[in-house]
Amino acid sequence: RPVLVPVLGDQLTRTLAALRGRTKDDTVIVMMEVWDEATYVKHHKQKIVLIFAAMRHFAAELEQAGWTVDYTRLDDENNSGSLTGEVARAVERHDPRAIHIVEAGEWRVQQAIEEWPDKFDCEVDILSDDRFVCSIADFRDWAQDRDSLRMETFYREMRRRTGLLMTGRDGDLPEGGEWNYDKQNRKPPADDMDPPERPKFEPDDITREVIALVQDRFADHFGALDTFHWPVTREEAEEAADAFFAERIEKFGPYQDAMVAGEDDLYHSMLSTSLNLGLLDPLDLCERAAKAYADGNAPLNSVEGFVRQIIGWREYVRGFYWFHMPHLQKANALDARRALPEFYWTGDTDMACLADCIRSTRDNAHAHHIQRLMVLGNFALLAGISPREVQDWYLIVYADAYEWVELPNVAAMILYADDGKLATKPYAASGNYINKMSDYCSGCAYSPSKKTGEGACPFNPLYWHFMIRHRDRLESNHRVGRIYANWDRMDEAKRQDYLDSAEAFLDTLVPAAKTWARTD
Ligand code: FAD
Ligand code: DLZ
Ligand code: SF4
Repeated sequence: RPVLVPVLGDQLTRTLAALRGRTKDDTVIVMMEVWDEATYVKHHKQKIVLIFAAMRHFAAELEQAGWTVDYTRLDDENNSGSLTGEVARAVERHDPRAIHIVEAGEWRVQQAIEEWPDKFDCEVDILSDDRFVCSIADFRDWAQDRDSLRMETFYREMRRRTGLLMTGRDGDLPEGGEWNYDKQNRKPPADDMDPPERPKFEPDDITREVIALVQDRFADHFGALDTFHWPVTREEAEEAADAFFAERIEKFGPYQDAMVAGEDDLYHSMLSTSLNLGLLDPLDLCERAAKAYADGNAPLNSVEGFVRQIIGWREYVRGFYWFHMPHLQKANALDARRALPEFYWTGDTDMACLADCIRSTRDNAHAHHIQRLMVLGNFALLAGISPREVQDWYLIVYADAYEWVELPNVAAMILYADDGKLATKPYAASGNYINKMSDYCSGCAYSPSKKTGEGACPFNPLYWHFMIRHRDRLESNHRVGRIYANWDRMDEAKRQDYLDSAEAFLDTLVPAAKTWARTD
């Protein structure tokens, strides 16, 4: 009797814990395209293509290497539509002596897997996902006795643990003397910026077949499909990584927070889709970045910034997710209840920054971190949009979105719905910030320097409206409390003007015609 190894859509790693050490003649790998996963939210069309195409390529690669792969396609006649249903059918077909599966990335899927030992008449072994540097249990140990869970503290531990960018006789000092070089980053866009084109991957026959399937079965889902260009194999993902290390890492740090209308890549790695599928190894990428620094091919501020995003933020949000689930999903500390505006789906708004970020989201199933945070997220925070609707929007629209990484970023980082467990203060900003960091405002119907009334950048009055709505909570926060003195110094008419302008703007927001959010 064989061992059954179900490999989920984001576990496309040859060295996956459940595959390591297994022999080909007594293992059946099970892969399943299922309706439940493809529709539990109405994912962007490119996200479904990416996952199915990568799954099919991975299965073909395993078969070529001599593994037995039992693969269910979405359209197979007897497809039960769920992961558990498909494993049950595979159990009937193969009568395994055991099932070995790596824990799921998402809480919802993990809950289902944890029922398998009761459902199936064989041993079920659920293995830790060691593609992450920090296990869920390790994060819990780190987090449980702390008052605050700051990323920076966690990140230093990860630097020590991995030895990345560490120096000194005992290897316990940060390279260059500082842990963090963000002071040298955060540059606004420069006129002479000329980011190179990143490699775009033409769909092959396998991917084209999936594109046709998605066009046929998911036609009503959000997003463009004819611009699909994501890497779908490990080889393609490696090529994308090579191009990043050869051409873009040098300027990655300084321009990490810059935004330019119509420039959808800038100096970002664009590797999150491959990392999250398992096509690339996070530690390997960090080691390559450290080598670029050691070889003199990239400055420390860029390399440290990149390493921090991966062994810092990426690992931290994953630990944070498991530490705070399932409560995080329902958190709404600021009691935000407004419906998501229609323009998040259409891009039809006079606010040039939002329109460009939504266009990139629609065309590429991608937007940069700063666009997700300071434009789309900042607006949702200031306008008081319901966390549940914002969460589902982010989970739907980005090709790299899985709940373990999306939810902490949305609920905790942008919406402060967790009451400050992740961020020390809400990431609230007026139009001034976007004007400084982008070229959006020069092409906008609104003016960032106009504070209230006709033609004023809506972020300006919305900022004060938000700060005043939450004064009771935020005034005692040492990082933002001081701004209330500015408000108190304004004359009464000006203050009223801000609040009236914000109210007038909020009244113009048209709720999305159709709610795409989950209703549970
Ligand atoms: P780069 O700028 O090149 O960064 C390198 C890598 O660092 C990324 O590939 C990613 O793996 C990692 N990283 C950077 N920031 C974060 C972060 N905050 N959290 C986790 N990993 C990070 N990233 C996702 O992978 N999936 C999501 O669903 C997702 N949702 C987000 C929602 C919001 C509201 C915000 C503010 C951020 C979100 N991010 C998410 C993080 C970040 O925006 C993307 O990882 C990044 O834009 C991907 O593009 P890139 O590969 O070019 O990243
Ligand atoms: C997101 C997704 C989609 C669209 N489809 C599948 C699928 O058909 N089969 C599968 O195994 N996984 C899919 N996924 C990923 C899962 O929904 C889930 O996000 C991950 O397995 C993490 O738990
Ligand atoms: Fe965005 Fe305001 Fe600038 Fe327009 S003026 S692009 S709305 S920040």
